[in-house]
Amino acid sequence: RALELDLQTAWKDGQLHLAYQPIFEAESGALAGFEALARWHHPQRGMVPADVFIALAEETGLILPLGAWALKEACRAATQWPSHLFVAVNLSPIQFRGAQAFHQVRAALDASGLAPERLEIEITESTLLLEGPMVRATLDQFREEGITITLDDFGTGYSSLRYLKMLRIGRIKVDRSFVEEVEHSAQSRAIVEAITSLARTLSLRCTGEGIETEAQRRIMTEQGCSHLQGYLLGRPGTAEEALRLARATV
Ligand code: G
Ligand code: G
Ligand code: MN
Ligand code: NA
Repeated sequence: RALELDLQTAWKDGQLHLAYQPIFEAESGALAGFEALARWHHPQRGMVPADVFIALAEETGLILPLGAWALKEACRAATQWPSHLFVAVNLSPIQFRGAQAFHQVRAALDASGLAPERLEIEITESTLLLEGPMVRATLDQFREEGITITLDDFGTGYSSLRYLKMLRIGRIKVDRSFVEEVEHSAQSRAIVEAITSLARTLSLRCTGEGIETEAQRRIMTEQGCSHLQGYLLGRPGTAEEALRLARATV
């Protein structure tokens, strides 16, 4: 497993960094925050896709230190931005084993001094499927601190709608696969309608992700998404680029 060894080295040598993708209010177009996304620039292979090395990190357990680092780094970056902007960080289900996720988040907030209200934790339905009391307790603690829990890739998993209320999810992100087809597929459009009306009914914020065309932007806004994210609006950029964008929009 050459790539696995390389990832260990990459981690030690600091070849990993975070990119920040802007997220905007749908109606006004105002900048609302950024999603932090891990990036690995391999000295020979170039950019390794995040889903590839995150999966590898999950298999090897490296996701624990990597996840702690991403939280710290992202919270620290956000303290440099105007205080109305949030930062969203992806957490792996592995981080929810034991009380790791809670301690990692606490440590990142303490080290950075970031207000918990500015942090969003992005989880997937696979985390909710872990069931156990630990996940529930951790999410309860996050919420009590004022952290928003975001359900990523919504519509692609199997989790019960019951979770949305029970775990008091604050935001759902309509998976890119539906947005991609929303102009041309009646079925995808119906799914998007169902998700956004659910979000409205439950008073959840709702982000349409993977917005690549003007038509997608218009339809997802008409459908009632509160926020939008995608290459049309802004690609993931460096911490410096995020800081410049954040300061330009005060
Ligand atoms: O950025 P990109 O589209 O390549 O991301 C691919 C996948 O990797 C996405 O599902 C994203 O959520 C995930 N990912 C990116 N950065 C992180 C991270 O820091 N931690 C976790 N757990 N997943 C991440
Ligand atoms: O699973 P998650 O939502 O965390 O994944 C986010 C990933 O989606 C990031 O890797 C990011 O690079 C990618 N992404 C963001 N906007 C777009 C887009 O408009 N089109 C495509 N194809 N990917 C996008
Ligand atoms: Mn995400
Ligand atoms: Na997603």
